[in-house]
Amino acid sequence: MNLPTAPSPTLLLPGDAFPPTFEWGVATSSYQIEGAAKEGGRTPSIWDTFCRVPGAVHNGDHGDVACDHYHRMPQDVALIKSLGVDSYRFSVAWPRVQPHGRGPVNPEGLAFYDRLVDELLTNGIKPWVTLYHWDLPQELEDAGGWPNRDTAYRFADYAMMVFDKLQDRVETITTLNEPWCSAWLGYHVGVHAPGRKDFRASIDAVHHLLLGHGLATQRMRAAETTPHRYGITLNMGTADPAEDTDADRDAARRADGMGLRLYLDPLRKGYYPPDMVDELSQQGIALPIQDGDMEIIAEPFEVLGVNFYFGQDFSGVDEQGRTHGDDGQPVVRQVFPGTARTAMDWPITPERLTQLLVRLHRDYPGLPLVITENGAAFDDTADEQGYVADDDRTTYFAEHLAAVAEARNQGADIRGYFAWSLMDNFEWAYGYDKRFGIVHVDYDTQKRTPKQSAVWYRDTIAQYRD
Ligand code: GCO
Repeated sequence: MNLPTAPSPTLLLPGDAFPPTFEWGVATSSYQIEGAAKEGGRTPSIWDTFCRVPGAVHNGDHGDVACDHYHRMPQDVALIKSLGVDSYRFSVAWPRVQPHGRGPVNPEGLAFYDRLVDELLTNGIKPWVTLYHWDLPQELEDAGGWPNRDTAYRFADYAMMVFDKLQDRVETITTLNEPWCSAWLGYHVGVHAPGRKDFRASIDAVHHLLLGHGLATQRMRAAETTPHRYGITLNMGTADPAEDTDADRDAARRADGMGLRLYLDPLRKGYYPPDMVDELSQQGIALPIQDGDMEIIAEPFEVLGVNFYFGQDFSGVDEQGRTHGDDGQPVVRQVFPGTARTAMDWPITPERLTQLLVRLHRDYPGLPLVITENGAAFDDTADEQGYVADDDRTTYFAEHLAAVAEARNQGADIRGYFAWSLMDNFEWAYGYDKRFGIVHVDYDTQKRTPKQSAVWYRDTIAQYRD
């Protein structure tokens, strides 16, 4: 596909902002783009089930067809190639590869990813694999889901099925995408699949997700025939006090603890943050740690995927002036900076990306970082040809890439950047109502049309080629 030559805004970044070795990419995930939900031996995931819960997803949308990528993969790889990126981040659907979540592999399911990897490599694009981007086989949820310790071991078994098939051609293999979303949104808040509202279960899920990551990483490393880059992707932001008060400083600490340190401390330091362990114990909750777990979770890995959309502040006082909620727990209230917002009503805060990256470099040294997701939804208007002149999204990317360059200037070891997302797709509880793509998708015709932001991204990448 030849990208339009429409002039993109001259939001040029400094010519020396990124070295020729910097890895440029685009990202998607299986449930959000593949469709073919009942084809090739795939069984229902928790998202197939959750989408059928009345009111759970905008407009009752679901991923049965999505972007029909399963049937359009070669054309989509050609589209990726036209962007001039180095790499493509995609996820493997567990329910395709191992339909029951345990037991035999489904060769037809694995064959799709085998073809995808070959198509990418034929087009000079490196695959960046995510093993789990939220589509847990429903049968495993029926057996307890991530709160059930056994799921960690089932994940490691599944990971090895994929690894054995693809390790000879895939260098970068990451285990989980955003375990916070899986545990917190899926088992505590209930706005993501499987839609449970059980705080204790969500804490069990945190531990078993991390345990699954460690088990899988250990097994893959033990079985590798060539060196690989293993990793995990976390969604992170900033957590500053809204006001300079003890209550707000405490709220910011709690938000940072539950949102970032609860994951990165075990992964990189081998223990859960003591302040969070204490707060959980005050609620009568203990992480379900068994002997040896923390050593498994702390298995070394080579790259941390950073998914960043916005930074925020926190207040320890609710709108009624209370410091504790009806549940008796301390108030941790989001306060968005007074900036412009995206269509998700998320604040646009590029300077917070620099702040996060520099913090990660300082607090978790020696860990290369790659921005695995960054992007924005805006209310796009497509012309008759499907073209979207998305100045707002182009500007968002330019500002956030400048923020990445600034973090590099301050010493952060940032190796790459993946735009979220390659194309408009299923945005979870928002269904198809929110568009994050740099390529427009007409869901009636499945026509793909690169937006202005795709042209800008291609031209920006080209200026950093050696
Ligand atoms: C996430 C997921 C993506 C989302 C994107 C926009 O980070 O939540 O990895 O699947 O679509 O972030 O919300």
